[in-house]
Amino acid sequence: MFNQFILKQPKQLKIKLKEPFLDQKPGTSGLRKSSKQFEVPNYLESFIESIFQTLPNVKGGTLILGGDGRYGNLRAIQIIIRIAAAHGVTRIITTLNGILSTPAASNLIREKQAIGGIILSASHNPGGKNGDFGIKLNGSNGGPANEMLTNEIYNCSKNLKEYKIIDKVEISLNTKATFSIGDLNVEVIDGVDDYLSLMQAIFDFDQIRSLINDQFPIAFDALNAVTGPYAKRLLEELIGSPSGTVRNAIPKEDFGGIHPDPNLTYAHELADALLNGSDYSFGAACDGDGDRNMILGQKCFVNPSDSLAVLAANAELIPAYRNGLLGVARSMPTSSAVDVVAKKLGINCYETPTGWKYFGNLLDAGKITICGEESFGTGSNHIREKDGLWAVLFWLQILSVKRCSVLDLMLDHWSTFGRNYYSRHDYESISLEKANELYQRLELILPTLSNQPFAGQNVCSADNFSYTDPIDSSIAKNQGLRIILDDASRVIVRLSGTGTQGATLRIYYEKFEPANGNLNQDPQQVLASLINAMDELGEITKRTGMDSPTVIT
Ligand code: VG1
Ligand code: CO
Repeated sequence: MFNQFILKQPKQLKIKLKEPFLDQKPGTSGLRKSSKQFEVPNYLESFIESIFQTLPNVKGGTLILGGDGRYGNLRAIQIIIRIAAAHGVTRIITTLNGILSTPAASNLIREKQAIGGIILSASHNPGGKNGDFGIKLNGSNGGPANEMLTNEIYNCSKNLKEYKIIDKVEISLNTKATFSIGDLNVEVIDGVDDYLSLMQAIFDFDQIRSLINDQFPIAFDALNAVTGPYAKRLLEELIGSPSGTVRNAIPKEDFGGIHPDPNLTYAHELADALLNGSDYSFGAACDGDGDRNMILGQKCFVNPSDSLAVLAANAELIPAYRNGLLGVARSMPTSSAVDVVAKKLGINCYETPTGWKYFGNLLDAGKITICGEESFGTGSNHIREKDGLWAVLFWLQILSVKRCSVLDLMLDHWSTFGRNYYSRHDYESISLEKANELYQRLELILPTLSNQPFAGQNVCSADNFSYTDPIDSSIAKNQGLRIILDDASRVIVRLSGTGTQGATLRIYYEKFEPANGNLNQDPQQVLASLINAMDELGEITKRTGMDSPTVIT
């Protein structure tokens, strides 16, 4: 048994607020702001108070609490415990040093039948005193809080006059222990253990181990963020890849100055090594909170949309999915590569708005088994979040059966299903005003585009994507502008909901090449006519003042 500490009966305090604090509705994944903003007195507290006033079953409930280790995590954990205690939560499960990845948190919420979880992370945004901080709230199914709940929290916060908190207590997160504070029990557990068991229930580790033993060197970059301790145990201890396989394995408060975003720009060290033909047969990286993944092979970058399609096409090689898939889903801007696989498998493919919460209803209703987004996120019905290391293990399991290079696997996939050439162009930190003007202008033009020429073709349809949830019939409007051409090529335009500086404009391009076509071309070249046509139509260069995007995926 762990150490048990009984702390003195706490005093209840009520702190009056001079003004309501929240100037913005929490976005696609919670509230994200600069670390400095979260340090403004009563800012964090007010948001947490609004959560506990809104979340169902708080009194007597169990809460999961942890984060990605970034600056601000430890302070937030102490404050959240005190506010939770004042609201009658009776059990909080938190983790050693507060380290808990988003997928591991989702798993714990489900396993411990919690009322929800609070994950302290701004995901792939940089951390540290001058970086970003964030709070994600997940509900009792383990997935991101739905729109209704976040709206209620926002409305509550706008009228907040005071918050409840107990007197200062200090919970040590250095060792496994339990603390009783009045009616509240706080358990400090190892945040890796339960996640490890879950992965062992899904994959055949012996098989993956035999691949690694047969001269299949792999490298994983945790980018000084949360996945380090998880990857060490999974890849080095369980699978037996040599020590050092996991780079940047110790979570740091500022991620060592790295931008913990697993893409070709921000995880370029590992990407350069693999793409320049180093000895590694496989490379992968995860983001700050461990829900995203990037997959690389020798001289091969796997586009996340293709990754989703490959997982779906090979799911039966994984013990947990041996009996096939119920269905699949992708977010609207994600390429249609997985649709092609679904058609061949004879299963449904759902198209949802951006953000993991929309998959939750489909997963809960048993409509889908696997889902994903173009933004390096893939996952399944094992939890209700995207899961970076799960995707890495999935890929390794496929490769341990196929025994081929990542590039050969991709070429083989495309020559079966055809290739959806795809790219996302991000224009970061443009002024809010310019971005809104660009977007609104484009939206006004859309209705005039039908049957007009675009990139040497004809526009089949142009609209602003709207989604009706097939389970609860809720409607999500304004989810992104789409231009679809006669040959099913697509150009999509969205404004990001997760940035904290100015606005980020995302443009997504897709063009299908059939299985007997030219499958090994540079996507930027294949998509050039779409890119140029969009630049002209949307006046992208002129209005952003940028000659090229900040990040190209
Ligand atoms: C981005 C991605 C989206 C993802 C979201 C949260 O949102 O595009 O696909 O669900 O981040 O991911 P946006 O609005 O900036 O495009 V994470 O890793 O922060 O939980
Ligand atoms: Co993330």
